[in-house]
Amino acid sequence: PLDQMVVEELRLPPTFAWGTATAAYQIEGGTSQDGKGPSIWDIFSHIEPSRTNGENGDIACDHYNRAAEDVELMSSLGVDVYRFSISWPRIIPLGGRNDPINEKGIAFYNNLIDQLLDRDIEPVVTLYHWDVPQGLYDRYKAFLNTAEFQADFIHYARLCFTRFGDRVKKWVTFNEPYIISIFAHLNGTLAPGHCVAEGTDTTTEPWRVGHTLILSHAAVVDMYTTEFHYSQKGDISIVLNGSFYEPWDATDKVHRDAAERRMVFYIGWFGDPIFLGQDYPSEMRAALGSRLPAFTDKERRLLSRTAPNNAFYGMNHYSTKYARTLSEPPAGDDWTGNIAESSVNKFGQEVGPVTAVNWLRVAPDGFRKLLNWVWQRYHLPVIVTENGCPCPGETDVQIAVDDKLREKYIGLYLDAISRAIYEDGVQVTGYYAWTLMDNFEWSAGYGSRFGIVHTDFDTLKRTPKNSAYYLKATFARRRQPAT
Ligand code: GBH
Repeated sequence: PLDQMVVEELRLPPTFAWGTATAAYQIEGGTSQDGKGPSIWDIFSHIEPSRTNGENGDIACDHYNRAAEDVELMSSLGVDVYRFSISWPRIIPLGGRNDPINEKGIAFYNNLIDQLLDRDIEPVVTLYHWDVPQGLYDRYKAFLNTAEFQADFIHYARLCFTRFGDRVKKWVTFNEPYIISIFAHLNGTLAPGHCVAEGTDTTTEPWRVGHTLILSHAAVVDMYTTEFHYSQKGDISIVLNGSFYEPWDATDKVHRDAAERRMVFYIGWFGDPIFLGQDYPSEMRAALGSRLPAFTDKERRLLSRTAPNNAFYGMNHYSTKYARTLSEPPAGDDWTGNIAESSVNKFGQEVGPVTAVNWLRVAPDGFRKLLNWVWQRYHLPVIVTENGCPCPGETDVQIAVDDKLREKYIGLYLDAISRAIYEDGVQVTGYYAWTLMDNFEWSAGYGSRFGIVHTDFDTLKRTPKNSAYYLKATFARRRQPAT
């Protein structure tokens, strides 16, 4: 139970950076302002509103018109870093390499970056957080066409490096390729909503999408390294998400293997090709066979050449789950390697206290173990690029500001980072709270609030919750140099 989990306020290195994170479609609004083109999220949320709780990002937090106020707010909270994403169709409305560029969109991000730097806040920029231009989806189904997508993504990335790279020194190519592949192209709960119901070939398409993401990432790392790194000297990598998996029955090897296999299928799928320059994990090849695309010799050379140029491991992490091996493969199409996952283990124990959503349990030990798992597999400094939770009842601002559960969650997860650093020897260099302010939470619409700042979606007023002040105070305490 939560009251037995005690925050110890353990120390963090004086150089450790903390910040907040957002994504363009979740906060910007202004979806057709100043020449912005539609993304798959504009279309997805409008053609079938039930998929997003009847809501959409047309206005969201209206950040597009309130960026100055939001930077001021972050400055008052003492953040070191702001991670945001660029809306591709805001700067190339149709998306493609031969399409016009929207200078007004570029000006928006230029101003944002300048305002951040004026306040000593480091911009960390995600090139893609789920809002591919609808134009590219209409033309060639975006990620499903590897060669076309790769060429257009390189062009878009080059434009960003050219226009913003003099001031942006940390780049993320893609946010959560697993989610793009599985949730957007298999379950269909996220845009573009490819799924069995849409009559698409879900037995191969999610892995084609993953393949496209890996190769497009590698090509952009290569391009940054050869064309920009010498003059701009920035870092580039990708953000992978994933829970930690505990065995459903730790006394049984079959289930211990399941927990390990689940993480290999979730993280190794992308991490092994990208950070190790290798083929997909052998466990995945064994289970999926030819459903996993093959890398050509040329592509393998690209991967092995670019793997060492990834400067950090971007980790989005929220929670822990149990995994078990099924005695028989699940009926129908098994792409999981014969695994089921749950929040309760064989002995009826919950993996941690629940937050406002069932999938997100408070489980800081799992976080510490995942930091170790990633460090041992990839030996890259980890930046926690997203972490946080929603609390119950947060629509009401009075209730929202008193967010004790979030404060505790954050406190415990920061203790876990401290232990990973000082007891386990893992390099962790930053922590970005998800998220700056309550925003459009994809398929949950505005129903699930992850902000450290409350947003009133009628007035658009922002009110910091206590966790925002806690973050400021706890980093001041924890980062005192050791005596
Ligand atoms: C992140 O994804 C996103 O990067 C961010 O934009 C988002 O706002 C944030 O999480 C909070 O959700 O209902 O059991 O099917 C995290 C990946 C994918 C985790 C969907 C939760 C739903 C689990 N998320 N998943 S379930």
